[in-house]
Amino acid sequence: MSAVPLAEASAPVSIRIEGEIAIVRLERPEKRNALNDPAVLALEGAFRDLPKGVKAAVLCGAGAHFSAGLDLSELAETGLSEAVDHSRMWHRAFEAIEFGRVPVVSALKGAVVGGGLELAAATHVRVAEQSTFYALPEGQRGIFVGGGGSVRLPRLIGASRMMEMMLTGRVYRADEGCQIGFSHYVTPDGLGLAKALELACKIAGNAGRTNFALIHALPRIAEGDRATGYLMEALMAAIAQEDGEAKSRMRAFLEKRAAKTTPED
Ligand code: 1HE
Repeated sequence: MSAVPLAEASAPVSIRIEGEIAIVRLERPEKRNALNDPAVLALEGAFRDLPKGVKAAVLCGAGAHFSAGLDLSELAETGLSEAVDHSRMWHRAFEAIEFGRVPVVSALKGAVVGGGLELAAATHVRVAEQSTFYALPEGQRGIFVGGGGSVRLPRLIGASRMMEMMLTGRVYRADEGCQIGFSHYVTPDGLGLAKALELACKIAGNAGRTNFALIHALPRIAEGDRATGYLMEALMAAIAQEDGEAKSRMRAFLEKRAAKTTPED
């Protein structure tokens, strides 16, 4: 597979294409991938403008940490309306990830804290290396989450747990984080990116309409009322099923040409 670097070495975010997978990497290891404005805007641009053939993406960080969150050196003397604009910019960028064109798998390690955890929560599948730790130090820094954390994190771990984390400054380690819903997988250190790539390849192999339904319809159905959910599910199911791709996949199973669903898969 060929890797095509699309960004300058000095850019806060790089994007590399490997076949159908885009690998988007935070490139500020010397600052523990703290997210300054250029990094947040670069993330938004990267996910909005993914090349056409890309079917899944992996989000990772250079160095030993995924992200130390908001670049605290940027938290200068901003007024009330600039602070609102700043948070809205993060919302836009992370929505470009969560409700973008393709599913995103994040490869987590080291610090996944503050805005870094908010960023991870915007991805669809999360793989954590054993070194990963999660925290929301906003409570200790005298601020509040601003990157969509109060919307996304309660959906992962519950509002009560998030409240306790922020009130007490609690830090969760990788295994505990997996149990409560921060990650879906834990790997030994050094193997997270390979696992994330393996999962992204599986995802890229799904029918495009199924992936669309999963990242765009399912979260809305889960958040909405039942009656609307049933209707949207029926419409989505019909749209997915009508695709030639679905028909050929079902035929492949009936003709014993497709893999069975077993625990080894
Ligand atoms: C930073 C940042 C940062 C590191 N902003 N510069 N986030 C936090 O409160 C977490 C703050 N960071 C830490 O607790 C630690 O840095 C880590 C546990 C992540 C890593 O520790 P370590 O020992 O590996 O690194 P370090 O020596 O603390 O940091 C290395 C450099 O990165 C150092 O800069 P240098 O110029 O002195 O080398 C640090 O200042 C810099 N650095 N983290 C700026 N966050 C939308 S609202 C979101 C709100 C939040 O995210 S609040 C939570 C912010």
